[in-house]
Amino acid sequence: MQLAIDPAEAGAGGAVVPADPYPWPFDGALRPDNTALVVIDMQTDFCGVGGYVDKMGYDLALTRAPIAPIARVLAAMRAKGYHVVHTREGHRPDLSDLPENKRWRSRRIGAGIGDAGPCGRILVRGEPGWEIIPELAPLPGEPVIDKPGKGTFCATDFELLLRMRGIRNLVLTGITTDVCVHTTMREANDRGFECLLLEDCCGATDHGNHLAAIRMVKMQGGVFGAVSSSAAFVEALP
Ligand code: C5J
Repeated sequence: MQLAIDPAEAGAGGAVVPADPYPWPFDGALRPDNTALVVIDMQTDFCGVGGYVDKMGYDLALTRAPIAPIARVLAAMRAKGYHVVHTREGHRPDLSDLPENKRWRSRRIGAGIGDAGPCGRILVRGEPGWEIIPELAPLPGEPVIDKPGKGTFCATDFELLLRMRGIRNLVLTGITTDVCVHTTMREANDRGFECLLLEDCCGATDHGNHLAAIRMVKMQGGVFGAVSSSAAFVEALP
């Protein structure tokens, strides 16, 4: 990854972090008031023993790998007064917001959404498996967006909340890189938000998909935004 900052590219405000394919954000306007860390779906269902991803048979080491890097970024951004938003994927207990095809597919792979599992009903709001893991628990005052789908903008008040707070830059972390993180990044990018993906703060159920998802962001001069690492980001965070 090329992470050098060309001063000519640093933007008017000059506040950028090293990223690929361009120092981020594009205009150098990186400040606590206009920038949020988004921590996506760090729930037991996606990275804990007995949760949804575990029931599907995937390697939990892949979705647990980002926990420590996210914790470091969270601490740095909280300390500097940046906005922090968390998300949770999950459905109403009566499953009235669960599309039939989503349930059918999950049952087919042995982890039926809404069915009983070791961590309670899978991906159902209020169940133990749906909770955010204690290592990354939200602090009082940090918004938590409950979403029924993969993207954070669909069927939620996420965009309204960002606009009301004057947030323009999003730092994306969480799991899984290729599904909920990517869907959210694409939705945000199309709405004009300036997005940065921290590659070691994400993980996928398939490492090849994780790498491909990162590559996709960087195509076409940064078609969905830019990519950096937790260490480079924290070191340069103004
Ligand atoms: C998935 C997610 N992979 N949080 N959800 O179903 O990425």
